[in-house]
This record gives sequence, structure tokens and C-alpha cells, in this order.
Amino acid sequence: MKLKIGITCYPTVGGSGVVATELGKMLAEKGHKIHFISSSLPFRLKERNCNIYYHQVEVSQYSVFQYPPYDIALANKMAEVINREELDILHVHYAVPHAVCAILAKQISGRNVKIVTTLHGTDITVLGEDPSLTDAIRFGIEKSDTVTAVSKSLISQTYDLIKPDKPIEAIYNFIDERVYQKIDSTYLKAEYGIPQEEKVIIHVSNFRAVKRVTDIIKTFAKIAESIPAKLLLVGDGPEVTIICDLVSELNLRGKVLFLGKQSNVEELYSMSDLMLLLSQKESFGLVALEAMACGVPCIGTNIGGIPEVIIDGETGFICELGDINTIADKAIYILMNDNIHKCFSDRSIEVANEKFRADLIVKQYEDLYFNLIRRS
Ligand code: GMT
Repeated sequence: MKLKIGITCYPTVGGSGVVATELGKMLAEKGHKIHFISSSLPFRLKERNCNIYYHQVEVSQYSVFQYPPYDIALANKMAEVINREELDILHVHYAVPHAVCAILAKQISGRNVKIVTTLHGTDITVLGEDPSLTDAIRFGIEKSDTVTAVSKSLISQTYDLIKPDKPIEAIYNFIDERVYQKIDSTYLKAEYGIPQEEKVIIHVSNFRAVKRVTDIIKTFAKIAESIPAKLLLVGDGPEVTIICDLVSELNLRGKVLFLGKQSNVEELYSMSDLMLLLSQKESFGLVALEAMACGVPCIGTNIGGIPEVIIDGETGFICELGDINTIADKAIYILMNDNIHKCFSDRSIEVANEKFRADLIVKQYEDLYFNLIRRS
């Protein structure tokens, strides 16, 4: 049986948008009809696929509205698509506003569409602490037909912060192993002017304060004292100016490459020897998984879902938040020891494939959809 599934996510760069879009693409490959409903085309939705449709939410800009009514317009568009396309499932990523909009849309449409909500982290760990949103988040969770979260840690944080009366199932994020794999990128190192014998450390994020990119720079400064190395910073965001200033202050300007937003990051991972993810909030850490799939050992903080992705002592190391000296020591240990690096790299690829392979995770979502439909 093939399903008709609506998907709503934040379409701009971000792990939740990536996961939602990749899930839609995979489900479309399996023959399900996928209807993306969002404010703009999800950035990863590039190729044409006859099973994928896109419905843009248009928001009125009447002068009487102090704020454009995006949430109402989204609910209205969702209801329109539910009815016209006879959706079986509406899968929304983020409790607010998307789950709340989906519940409203279901009522507007009058159709028994099943609502699946996936929690990604920011909606709980950041917004969940805002009293003006807590009750709405709890409502979105409790009134969804099924709720999933991207890590076990996020489930316990959701119960701690929001206290919903609802079971939540962990379904991990995944990578498309056809894309994320180690490729020969020696030519790229030359293109970036990095001598072949120099080590490459990579960090990929949206440079928000929670990513603690300043800790990455401080750690790199210590590593660069012992090893010839370059740091690749991939992405863009609010902290970039602070980070540039710190790079200059620590005399690292020739050693840190600010690459900005990049596509085909698998090439950049493939030329890297180590990934650093030193966040203070991280429900999963999709970038660590992407790096692992390309054979890059990772050092991450003991925060949120990171220890569910990086296996301490097998695919990298887990260190305490802000413990720059230990992080730098462990990084140098991996980078100076070819045998350890190879073991961690091979094990990273194995874990990415065994635990987070696309077909495995997409099947879990598919089973969940079919169970919901069977129950109705
Ligand atoms: O990390 C971000 O700032 C972006 C955020 C998002 O909403 O896209 O990422 C969240 O969802 C990703 C996909 O599930 C997770 O890999 C990230 O860990 C999570 N971010 C946080 O929890 C801070």
C-alpha cells in the first residue's frame, strides 16, 4: 500500500529541515506520494521526482495585522492539501508552531488525517524554557497521534521540561549512505592550499551561541601548537564576527578557513581527519553522523544526544563541556596515532551504517505510519 503524506518543516538550512526533506525523498523513492507544505522550497529539495509535490504557504501582509499570520496561513494550506490530496498522514517537524498548526488544520479539514510530530531539540530545549510557549508545545505533543524524538536524551528532556502525558518514541536521524561516504579528496586539499601532510579538523554548524564555536577555536589553538593543522569552519550564523575576532586574537588567521555555507559537504568531510562538535545543547548532532559516515572520527561534548551518536573510545571521544585541555589532548592523541585514527575511522563508518542507515530508519517511520492507519 502506498501512502499520501504531507510534510512540514523549516525549509532553511538546519538539521531538522535536512532530515525532513531527506525522509520525504526516501519515502518518495519507495512510491509514496509526498507533499511538502512550507514557506519556501526546502533547500535540499533540488531534484525532480514524480512522487514529490511542493505547496507554498502564502502569508497576507495586510496593514491591520501587526504580525503576518503565518501560523494560520500554514494551517489553512495544510487543510487545503489534506482535503484536495486526501492525505493519510501529516508529518510535522517541530512541536511549535507545526504540530499546533497541524491540529488546527485537521479540524478545519474535517478529515481523519493522522498527525505525526517529530521533536528535533530546539523546539524543546530552547523554546520549552519559554513560559509563553510551554502549554502550546504540550498541547501540540499531546494532540498529535504519534510523537517521535531524534534521541533518547531528547525524550527525557521533553518529559522534564514540558511534562506531556504522551508516549514518545525515539527514532534516530539517518544519513543517505549513497551520498555520505569517504571519497578521494586529495585534490581538494591541494585546491584549498593545504599541504598533504597537514591535518584537517572540521566543524559544521549554524554558528549559534549554543554551538560554542569559540571553544572549537581555543581547542584548535592548542592542537596547532603541537601539530601542523588547518581548521575548516563550514556554515554561517550570528557568532561569526565574534569567532573571526578570536581567530585574529589568537594569531590563527592563516590556519582557520571560513568556508561559509557549502553544499557537497561529504567532500569536505572526506578531506578531514577529525570533527569537533562542542555544543552546549544538541539533541542529536546530525553533522557528527555525516562526518562518521565519511570515516571521520569525532570529539563531542557530553551533552544531549551526542553520546548516542559518538561512541566514546570507539568512534571518537566524549568530553565535558568547555574542558578545552582534555579535548585538545584527545584530539592530538587521535591525530598523532595513525593506528588509532584508522580504527576510529573504520568503526565510525560501521556504526553509521549499522545504527543510522537510511533504509533502517525510513522503515521505522513507514511502520509507524502503517500502524497508525491500521489502528483507525
Ligand atoms: O542545531 C541547530 O541549531 C538546528 C536544529 C534544527 O532545528 O534544525 O537542529 C536540531 O535538529 C537536528 C536534526 O534532528 C539535530 O541534529 C540537532 O542536534 C538539533 N539541534 C539542537 O538540539 C540544538
